[in-house]
Amino acid sequence: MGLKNIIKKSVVGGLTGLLMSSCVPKDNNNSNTSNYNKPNVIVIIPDDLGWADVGYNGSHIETPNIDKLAEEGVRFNNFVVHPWCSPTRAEFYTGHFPGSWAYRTPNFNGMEGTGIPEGEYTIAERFRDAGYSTALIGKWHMGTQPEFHPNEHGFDYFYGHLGGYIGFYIKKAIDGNHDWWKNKEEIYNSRYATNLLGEEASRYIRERDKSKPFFMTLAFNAPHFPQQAPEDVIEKYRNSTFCRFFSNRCGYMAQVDVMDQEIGLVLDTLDDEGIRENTLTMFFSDNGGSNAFGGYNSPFPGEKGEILKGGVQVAAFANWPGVINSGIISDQRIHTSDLFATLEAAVGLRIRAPAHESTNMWPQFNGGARISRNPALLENLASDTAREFYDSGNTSRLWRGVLTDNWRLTISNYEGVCNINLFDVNDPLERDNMSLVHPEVVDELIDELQKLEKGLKNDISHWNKKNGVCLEN
Ligand SMILES: [Ca+2]
Repeated sequence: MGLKNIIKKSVVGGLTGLLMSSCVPKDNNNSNTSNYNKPNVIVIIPDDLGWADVGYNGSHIETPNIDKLAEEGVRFNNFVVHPWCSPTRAEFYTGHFPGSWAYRTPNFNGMEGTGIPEGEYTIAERFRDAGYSTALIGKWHMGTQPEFHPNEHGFDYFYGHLGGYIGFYIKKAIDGNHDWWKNKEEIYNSRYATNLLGEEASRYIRERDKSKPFFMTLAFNAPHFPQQAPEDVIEKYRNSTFCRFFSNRCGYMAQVDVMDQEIGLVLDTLDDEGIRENTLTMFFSDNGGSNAFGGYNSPFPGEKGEILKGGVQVAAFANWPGVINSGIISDQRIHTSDLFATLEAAVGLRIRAPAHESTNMWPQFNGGARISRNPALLENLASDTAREFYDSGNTSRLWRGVLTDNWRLTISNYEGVCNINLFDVNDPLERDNMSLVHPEVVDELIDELQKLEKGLKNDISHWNKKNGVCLEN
């Protein structure tokens, strides 16, 4: 495949090892009897949070708890996700790249009959098998049918919603179906969802089985649309520039503010329980912010649904007092799939994450030397339903691309026009398209792209009929 064929339709090293090996317990053959001192793990996943929507990245939104947690730990400047919710979450839960199995598209509104397949070993099952209590508090988005339920995929406890989004008070999805659960029991509560999730996480920690450590995913549905938030919090931001000119931004800012308050509640609970220093906290957004709904990814181009930096490089950090040093900023490229192996290593478990797809990045959490990464497939294969819903321009484009240690190649098709961008990763704002300067790199990366796509499920042949895929396959 060559460039000429592209346009089809139109145009911490040593310290880490020493520190961490002394702090983490051994695997103990996964028995439940010796786990009292194993570290707890909390993974906080906001939904559609923009790069620039946290205080430590320059936001005007007040996020003191997030900022403190980030600044007293390691901040990741090259944490790579998928531009949509479900594929990123699938990477986290299974340690597989997007495309290894079903999730190359969003599980839009839970109507597509997809979810984590039976037999797929999840990170929740891994921690449960190692003697942990496991809890998902918040959004699942890995399938709504019974066989896809979080209780069937490693979570002892589930509180939250199964689909992609809900009204924050009414707890209904856009199709009108109520979606709020405690395990498999439908429950009704009209209070603000973010408050409920923070309070539930706090309650879970206080009332935990103290004979076990816990692994908790706290997946806020904030600041995903609809941009609903308590009026008094919205009022705080009423006079901010963005809020005055763009009403969705007012609610969005308040959504993030409340989420930060609830994260503060969880941290206070860890302190009250005396387990803060025995708890690793990881934080990452599942995709970039959506401009139409108030998200802000400045200074990077791109947004949710796009594979430019703003869509797939997200605010992310980890904190573990006494184990992860304060004030580290890491440029290491980390994929969401890496968290499986990394969190296993962090707490001293034998690594069972998928080899080659999930790389142990634990040394990099304390400033370990940067390591070379395999190329990452980037894509937005949004389903027709999702594209129609998001039909607001860039987000509804089809995107394919590759990210390597040196380059980002993006190929997009919107209304029959193919665009090819090649950015040097040392061009942080992605201003200089080098595709015509380095056509040989474009050719090389297209070969790499097609190699990565080969054999993946959810083939893309149907695109040819509707939108074209810009490449001759
Ligand atoms: Ca999302």
